[in-house]
Amino acid sequence: MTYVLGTSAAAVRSAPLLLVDLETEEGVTGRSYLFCYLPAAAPAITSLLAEVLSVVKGDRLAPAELWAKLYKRFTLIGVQGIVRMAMAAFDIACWDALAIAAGQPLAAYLGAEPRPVRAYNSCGLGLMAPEAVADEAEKLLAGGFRAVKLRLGYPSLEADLAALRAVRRRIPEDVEIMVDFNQALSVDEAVKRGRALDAEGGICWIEEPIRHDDYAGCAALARELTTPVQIGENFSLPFGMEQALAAGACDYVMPDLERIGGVTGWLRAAQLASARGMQMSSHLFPEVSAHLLAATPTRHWLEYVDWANVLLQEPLRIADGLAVPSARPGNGLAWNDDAVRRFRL
Ligand code: SMN
Ligand code: MG
Repeated sequence: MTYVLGTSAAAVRSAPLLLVDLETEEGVTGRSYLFCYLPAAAPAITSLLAEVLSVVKGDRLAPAELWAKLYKRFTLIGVQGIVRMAMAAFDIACWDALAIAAGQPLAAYLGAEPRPVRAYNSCGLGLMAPEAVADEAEKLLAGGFRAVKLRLGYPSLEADLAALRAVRRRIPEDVEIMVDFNQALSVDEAVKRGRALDAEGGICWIEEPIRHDDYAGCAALARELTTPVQIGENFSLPFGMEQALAAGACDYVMPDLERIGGVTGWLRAAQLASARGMQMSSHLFPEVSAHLLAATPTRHWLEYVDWANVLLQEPLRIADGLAVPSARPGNGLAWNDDAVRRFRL
């Protein structure tokens, strides 16, 4: 990774990616990748993908049908955690193959205009000395970004404010700032820090201030704070998102492609958000998410990270602060084979 992602929970220094090629009998290859969080998870997910393959081999490429078939196959172990990630990788590659076969970019295949979407630079800006965070924020705006995400959850409110103010002083006034606590706080502490952030003003959203699945706590914060509360990277399948929405747990949602259930899960989540008029952003996987946000009625922000860039023939293009969905057929993922060999684990 170009920038260390120093969250309040752990510092992420390298991104173990699992690249998936789905070969069809017709000769079309669909692609996807997962972010495994830990290198140890990659072989486990690979062996689950072998199980997926044994279930679907020879079937027609109909992602919703295949999702249902796999859901049944994995019901007893539970469609969660890395099982659900393996299913998502397969689903994303299925949709890629279909769009390639149709000769259309994924967004167009989904019936949408492949329009550019607003993107914030989510690289770096981890827990560091205030001036180091400000230096990094300046660097992240190169390339045309007009928004960045700052990690908070320092040992004290004062330290959170020092980091925020240092960044604010350094970057143009019209640059938007999101803040992400990565679940660091208790509800009481989140009320205290959230009110202080309300008083600072102008923050785009407060992300995951408390434990991700404490929906009652999240709902209390969403009511209490004027700054919007954002959650969603930990929604497990559209069912998880539905429960959060029913609890009034947030003002905005940002599902993660490998946790929400791939493209099939994303489309269902987009319907849930649309029915409530709730703004929906993406988490990681910017290349495929650019297509999906283009097809999301309540599209909000794309989270940009550069983690896969080095492995791709065509990294996601950012122009004037917008992410431009790839114009090639499919989701745009194509491996740079030399780089893949070089970085192979
Ligand atoms: C995040 C992303 C990936 C790994 C750890 C933390 C973060 C985000 O919560 O929203 O970017
Ligand atoms: Mg986050």
